[in-house]
Amino acid sequence: MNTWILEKEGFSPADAAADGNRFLCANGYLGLRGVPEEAGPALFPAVTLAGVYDQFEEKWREPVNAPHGLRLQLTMNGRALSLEETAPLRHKTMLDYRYGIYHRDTDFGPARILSSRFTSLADPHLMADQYRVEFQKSGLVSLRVGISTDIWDINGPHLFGFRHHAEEILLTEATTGQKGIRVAVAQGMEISPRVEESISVEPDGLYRTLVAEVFPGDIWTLSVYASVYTSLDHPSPAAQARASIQRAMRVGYLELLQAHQAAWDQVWQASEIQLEGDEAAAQALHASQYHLNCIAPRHAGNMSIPARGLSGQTYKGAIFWDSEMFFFPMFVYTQPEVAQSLLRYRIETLPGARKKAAEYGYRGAFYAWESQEGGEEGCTNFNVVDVFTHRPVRTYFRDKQIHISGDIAYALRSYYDITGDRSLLEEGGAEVILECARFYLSRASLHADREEADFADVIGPDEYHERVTNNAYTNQIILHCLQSALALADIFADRPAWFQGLLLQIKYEKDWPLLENICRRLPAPREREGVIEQFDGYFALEDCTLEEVRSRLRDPREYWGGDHGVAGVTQIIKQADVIAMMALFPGLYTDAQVAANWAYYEPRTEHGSSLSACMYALAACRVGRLEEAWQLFQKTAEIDVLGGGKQWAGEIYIGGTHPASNGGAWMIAALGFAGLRMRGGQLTLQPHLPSQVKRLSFPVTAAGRRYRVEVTQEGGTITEI
Ligand code: IFM
Repeated sequence: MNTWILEKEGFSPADAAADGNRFLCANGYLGLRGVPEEAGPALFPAVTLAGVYDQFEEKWREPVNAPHGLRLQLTMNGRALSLEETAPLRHKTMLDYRYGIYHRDTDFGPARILSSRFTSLADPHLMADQYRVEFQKSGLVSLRVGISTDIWDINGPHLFGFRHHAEEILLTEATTGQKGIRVAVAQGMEISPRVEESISVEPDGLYRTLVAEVFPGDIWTLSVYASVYTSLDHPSPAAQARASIQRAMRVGYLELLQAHQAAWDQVWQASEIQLEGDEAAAQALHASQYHLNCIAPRHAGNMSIPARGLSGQTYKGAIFWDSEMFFFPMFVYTQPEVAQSLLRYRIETLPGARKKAAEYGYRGAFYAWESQEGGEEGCTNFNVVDVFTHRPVRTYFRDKQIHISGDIAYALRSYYDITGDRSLLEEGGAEVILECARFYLSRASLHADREEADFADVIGPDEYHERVTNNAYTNQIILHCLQSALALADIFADRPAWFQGLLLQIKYEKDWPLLENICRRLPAPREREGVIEQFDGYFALEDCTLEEVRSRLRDPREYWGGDHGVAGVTQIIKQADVIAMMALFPGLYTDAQVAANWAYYEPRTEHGSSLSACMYALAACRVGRLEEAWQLFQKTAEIDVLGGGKQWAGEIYIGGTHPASNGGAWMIAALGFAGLRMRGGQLTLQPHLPSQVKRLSFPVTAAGRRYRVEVTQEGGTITEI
């Protein structure tokens, strides 16, 4: 088995949504869904742009899909040789995870189409497709090669005022409706042998049509290049896109491919985990690392990654806590510059977080639950649609999931602990931590008749139980945030001038003692027989099985949470909550505590989120439940190989790739199986290798040095390289 290749034989329109995700090509700037070149909107093709958002009318704000510059449609003797219209004799799709190359091989009978395409990692604006048609019958052929404006959007349309330039390099420009962002797509093409062509503006875009009489044995080979720029990248996106195509055509497909491959080689050199012992697992790990690496915003330095990556517009293209808790670990240990980018996004969106805190009547920084550009909150008050009434349901993720600010502070602190680099804290990170801490000061509930300070009316990671008090995870992440704020005094004990200024700005004299005060007054989590209560009153809820709760559903797409959901009145939880806390704060809990809590919560967890299994796997490694850890690892790592995961929350489509699981797979392998940890400035290993794994080997970067970790059933080593 080649663990770098994903292959699928056959074609079914019913799989198109899932396959578009599984076979995705992306490069951090854009994502090109894995559907064949001829696909129209029914097969969900998309070129999703990172960080370019738009709102149409009252619909949800979401990322913009650009006009599709790699659309090719073949017609022979008046018959469309398209998977949507003609059943092929044979069709095969492949994705090469090492280099992010999508291949298709379709035999329609009269002609066979073979193509290879990629979104360049060397030039993130560029996509290239080598498209070859082998004619097996004679006839009259017409091939449309162009820029499609027939765009599939979930909540669109987003682009207006299309302007087409029918020149040798095709160019289409349009403008987003809400903010007037200009989007330009240019396309160039080379074909051998030369064929007569005409260019025309058509209702669905700008196309070059190639027409010729062909005979059996004739072969057409095309290299098609498309480039996307927006006015967020450059004041003249059209000129940039055109120039990018001129460059591409000068150097040609092979040279572009080589540059792209060289860029991927560097990524794998920095991050590849080699797993020996189980080929399917090794493939799943490559898939996970590919899917997370291909959406890293390497081009930007101040962008983060949406919860469904660049696989489309699901989850509004927004940035969730997934970035800090699930994507960040792989990057900070392998490509710290990407980890920096994720955190710089939070630093730069601090004004948005301050604004949100102020809107709710608090001080400091309350980050958006679903953050878009500038930290704008994308989460609506009605984030679920009831499947019975079709009415929006009031949800409280936006208002009550206050752990988000602490999650960001946690990642900032980890960045410093793992890299030893103070610069990010100096360049705004310290301010973020302090502002998050100040938010919690103003959010705490103090009581007239007791010492303890509560955090009431919150939602923890388990979103099914809304508006609870003292969620253990939330309280712990808040405590860590407050302690990290206080720790800044030690990290910057040399008191640089900017830090003194910051202390003045946050009214150090007044706020510092308050931080210490709240740290002291946060209640210890309540426990019963060693099991931490997820929130006050959780143990009093109905204790029934997952199957029992599932059997109460009247519609498989019903939302389980909130006031009317089947899970809300029971102890069944959506995703790791107490266990997430134990996985993220391993030093705070004994093995016995982790074991007791795992045994209690795992059977009560739906794993209804792709963020869940990896946290349970990490805890399972720790307590020697290696068979369970292995199964949870497989579930986590395979998700985008199989195209699995939940597709619906109520009536809302939530399909796409699963970067949190992708990051989770890295976490299980490196932090769980190898037991990698940074303790007091030193990397340590505590291997917990399931019997299925013979050897794990991976590179790690810490404190500015590079290491190779090797783990076998006999033990592990860390060697500086
Ligand atoms: O951030 C998660 C959340 O924890 C569960 N629902 C999906 C979100 C995006 O992945």
